[in-house]
Amino acid sequence: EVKGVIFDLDGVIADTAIVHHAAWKRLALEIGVAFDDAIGERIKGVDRRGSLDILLERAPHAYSEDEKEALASRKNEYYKQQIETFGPQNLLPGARHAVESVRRTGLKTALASASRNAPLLLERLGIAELFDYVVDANHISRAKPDPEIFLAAARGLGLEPSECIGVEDAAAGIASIHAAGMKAVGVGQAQALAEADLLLADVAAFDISLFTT
Ligand code: B16
Ligand code: MG
Repeated sequence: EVKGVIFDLDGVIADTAIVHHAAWKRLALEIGVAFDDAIGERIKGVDRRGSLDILLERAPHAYSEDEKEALASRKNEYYKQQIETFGPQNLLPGARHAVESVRRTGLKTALASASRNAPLLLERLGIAELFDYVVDANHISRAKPDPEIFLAAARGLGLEPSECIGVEDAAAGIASIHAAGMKAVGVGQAQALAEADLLLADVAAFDISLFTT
């Protein structure tokens, strides 16, 4: 029986996947690394440092640890510049309704975001109060596809993983949900989300009655 739904943030609730993508692309161009859609899909949902390591697989030369830190910070500055003006208008269509409908059904809601900017974004979007529990990258040590973040969210809700479902827009996130022992709903493009148990075009199509009846 499903008792809780754990939502990813970037690309599921907030229209920020495209902002992360653009920031990485800008950095890649600046350092002479080829950036295409395949790389864009691979880094989606992966934490900041993990994303950089994927990007640097194609770098023309090696970088020191300090240089890597500087590159990751530079990408984050590009990202933060863009979300400075974010507000409730940057929620993905249907996102608020999807979370509210879960709550109305009497189920618990949590957020599992790989982003260290998640607390800031939640405030900007005005949805912090919609979640019974929030886990972001500041609380965990192993990034998606490791199950840690979804397991922490289930624990925070006081539920067994088998009582939760996860909603994700990235392949790394679907893998994380499955490794946690939960059913996974994929939101977005079919090719990238082939492993999802249920695939939806967008979060507006999320309907909790699919899981409770
Ligand atoms: P930051 P999610 C993830 O958030 C993004 O999908 C991913 O593109 C980003 O690299 C990651 O957060 C880290 O973000 O640099 O802000 O800490 O999809 O798990 O909500
Ligand atoms: Mg995401």
